[in-house]
Amino acid sequence: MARKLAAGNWKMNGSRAALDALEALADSAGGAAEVAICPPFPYIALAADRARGIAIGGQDCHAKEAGAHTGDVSAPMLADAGATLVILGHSERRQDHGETDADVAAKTQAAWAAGLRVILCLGETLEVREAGRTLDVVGAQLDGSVPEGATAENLVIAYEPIWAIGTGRVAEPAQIGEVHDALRARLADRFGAGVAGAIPLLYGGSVKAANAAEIFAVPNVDGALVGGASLKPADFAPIVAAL
Ligand code: G2H
Repeated sequence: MARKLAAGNWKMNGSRAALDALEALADSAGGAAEVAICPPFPYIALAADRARGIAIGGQDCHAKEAGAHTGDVSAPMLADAGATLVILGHSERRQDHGETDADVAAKTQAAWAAGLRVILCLGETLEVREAGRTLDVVGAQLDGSVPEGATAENLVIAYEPIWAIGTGRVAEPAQIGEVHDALRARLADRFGAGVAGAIPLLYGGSVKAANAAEIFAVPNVDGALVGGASLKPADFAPIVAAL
């Protein structure tokens, strides 16, 4: 059975002052569930110094270790700054930066080589859902984005339907359960039932304190990747407590 995880994705939000949240969240860490915060790059080292039981992660990394890639950050740099995990393949990266499944797979290999745990995101557009193609599309993303070598220690999958991200619109429990069941089965086909059963499957998309318990009650949901509601401890701590 997968260990529970609540991961905060701050996206392009935060400040040095916002890192005070880490102390406020420390009481939520140390329980049965793992807690992670993924701030923007400039704050990772500062956050890691103040983490106190909270894992710190990046929100992207380059597939190469170093080189002439202005503005990019490599996986070894994230690890050197104190990160232990990294979000890859978020739909905002896929949409804003044209990242493909192959790009995400290459970044995942780079992250693993640097010793980072990957929270790998996938999810369908509203158009795909309304066309009844969700399981095909999400399954293909999983196949294309996850390289060989996945283990329960190096991989977390986050299912984030694009139409539910930052919109306040949350997928129904039955919709979440259908996709998570399919993802678990697909992982089992590739990596075996033992590994697949221990890889945490997170739901993401407008998770907040008011809906967390209902989402976490869905079978095969092992936690959440939380955006807006991870920015304030008063919003995030109840989500952690609901796990
Ligand atoms: C989905 C999620 C975090 P939010 O992107 O990755 O953000 O909770 O704001 O919908």
